[in-house]
Amino acid sequence: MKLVFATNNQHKLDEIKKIMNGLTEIVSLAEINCHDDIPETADTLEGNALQKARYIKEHFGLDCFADDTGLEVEVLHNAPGVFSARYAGPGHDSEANMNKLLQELQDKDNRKARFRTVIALILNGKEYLFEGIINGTITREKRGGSGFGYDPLFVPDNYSQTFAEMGNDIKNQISHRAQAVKKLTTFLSNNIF
Ligand code: ITT
Repeated sequence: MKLVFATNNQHKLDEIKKIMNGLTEIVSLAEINCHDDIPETADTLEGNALQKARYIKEHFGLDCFADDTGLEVEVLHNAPGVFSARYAGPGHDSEANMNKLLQELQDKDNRKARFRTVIALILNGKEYLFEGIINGTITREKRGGSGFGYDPLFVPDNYSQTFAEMGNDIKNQISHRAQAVKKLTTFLSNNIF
């Protein structure tokens, strides 16, 4: 079967193709000729994931799924959360976002944080949500060159390296996105194949 993945983030597309390992054929927005700036105006990850998936269903008539992800920092009352992409301004600039986070946490000893991914699936006219969470801590400086977004600042619990230091193979086994995708693939296996 084929499913559109409603993302403009090439890193997410690469990660999800690797995690799903061919179980489902993933079709990108470019492949369906969608170059729209899909609105993300909800105030929750669930709302944004559904908004992105519904946009593709409404405009292109295709079954699809979308991922919305946030970094939730305990001492910042779960900020940046749903605003993670625009934390330092509208530019989706990961360097600026990380710098702002380091600044906000400068004098904080509590570095606890979690990544949370919500995947919204629209299949045969029905909507489903799948969640993945990984707990960890925020470092005091950026470390590592792989991954994307906030990866150089996040050390998952029981590891010493950041996501950006450990590399994609390990990240893709344990991450928030990997956990949400595993729930999605289990659901698809039980309901489609
Ligand atoms: P789409 O909405 O087009 O899917 P996006 O990059 O806008 O792509 P999100 O709103 O879900 O995606 O991302 C929120 C922010 O969190 C954004 O700054 C990402 O770089 C960051 N992010 C998402 N997943 C991440 C991950 O696995 N590791 C590190 N940062 C991540």
